[in-house]
Amino acid sequence: MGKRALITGITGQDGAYLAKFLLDKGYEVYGTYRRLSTPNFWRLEYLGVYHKVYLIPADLTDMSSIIEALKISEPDEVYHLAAQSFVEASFETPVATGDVTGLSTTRILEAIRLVYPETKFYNAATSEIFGKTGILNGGRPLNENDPFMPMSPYATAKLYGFWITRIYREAYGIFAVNGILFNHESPLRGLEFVTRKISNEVAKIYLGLSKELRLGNLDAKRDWGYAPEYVEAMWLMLQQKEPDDYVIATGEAHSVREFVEKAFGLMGLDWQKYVKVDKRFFRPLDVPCLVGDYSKAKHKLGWEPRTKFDKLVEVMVNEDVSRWERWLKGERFPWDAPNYPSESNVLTRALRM
Ligand code: NAP
Ligand code: F7E
Repeated sequence: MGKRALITGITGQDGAYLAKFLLDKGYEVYGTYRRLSTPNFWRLEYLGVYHKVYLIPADLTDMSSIIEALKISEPDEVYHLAAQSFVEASFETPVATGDVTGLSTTRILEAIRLVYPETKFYNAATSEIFGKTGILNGGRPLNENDPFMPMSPYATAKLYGFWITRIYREAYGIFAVNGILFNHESPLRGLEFVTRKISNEVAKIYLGLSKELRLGNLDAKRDWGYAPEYVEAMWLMLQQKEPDDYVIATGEAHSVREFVEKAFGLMGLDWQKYVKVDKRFFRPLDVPCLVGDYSKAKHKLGWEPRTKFDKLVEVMVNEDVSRWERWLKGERFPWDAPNYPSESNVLTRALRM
């Protein structure tokens, strides 16, 4: 029988790509989703996997729903991806972000310790935990031994999750790993993140559906990779003999300005005519530069990034242009209409009683 995996946050960018990746490997895939007034399964539909996964209603702030999710799925591997993942929003909701993005990692680890201690656990850590170190080291790519100096409530919550994962590994012998992933993007990225905000607006401007793009700090530099390649690294970390923590990155930093220039340039547009800098999109604190050194992952996991900056921008812009072109022709997409969970793939405690 194939292995069973439980993904928290299966409705997000990484959750959807990981679900597809694991299904292709023959896994039985379970995912948690939270109740929303407008259900959100468009990414799973987009990748054609919505009817192939089992969905379990659970909220990260509700310990008993997490325990139920484990009991229902009996997983060999848990991928903990769910989080309030938007850095900017964490300044507006710092307490909720601490609870959902930080403390929930303990809830899941406790549930694993109590219910299925043999389960392997992947924690979605982030390059944001390096924070100020990205400035102090003069732009040198960061590795697993660099100090952590978070610069946002989001990064602080994630640093808590990072350490609690290590503590459960060392205290209880749980196979628990941290993937310290640098930014990774795709056509399934949420529209509030800068790359997708740019690719989507370039597509609309090109097709005459919009006139301008308002952005914040154009000087910020990030190490942007391609999400489908990053979920493979998550899986590789859980296939090793020993649990460990790994940086996953491309090793290249590019500024928001470069992303903008490249994206508009692809459609033959001069970005300076359309981009307006708007104070609303500046953060109270912003990490100016983050770039990662993935040598440990390369040597121990055999993982390397294949899609670099230019190709990534191209993939994202082309897909957004194609979506809007189809939309103009009257085609409608999964994300245009709410798609309620079908009865066939939703599992709840009631089914076990
Ligand atoms: P994402 O698209 O924002 O997805 C986040 C997921 O968490 C969604 O499924 C969301 O559900 C779920 N969620 C949020 N609050 C929840 C709650 N209270 N209870 C249950 N589920 C909740 O994020 P992503 O880009 O896929 O990232 C996956 C993980 O990696 C996150 O933990 C993120 O912080 C981390 N990370 C991301 C990057 C990156 O560049 N993408 C880099 C490093 C680390 P809804 O769909 O209902 O909102
Ligand atoms: O910002 C600047 C902004 O929101 C990137 C999350 O997945 O990656 C992501 O966090 C940069 C920042 O991503 C706008 O100030 C300028 O410097 O796309 P972002 P992020 O904050 O790097 C890490 C690794 C995660 O873990 C997170 O979960 O772009 N920027 N103008 C802007 N950013 C946004 N969102 N919107 C703007 O208009």
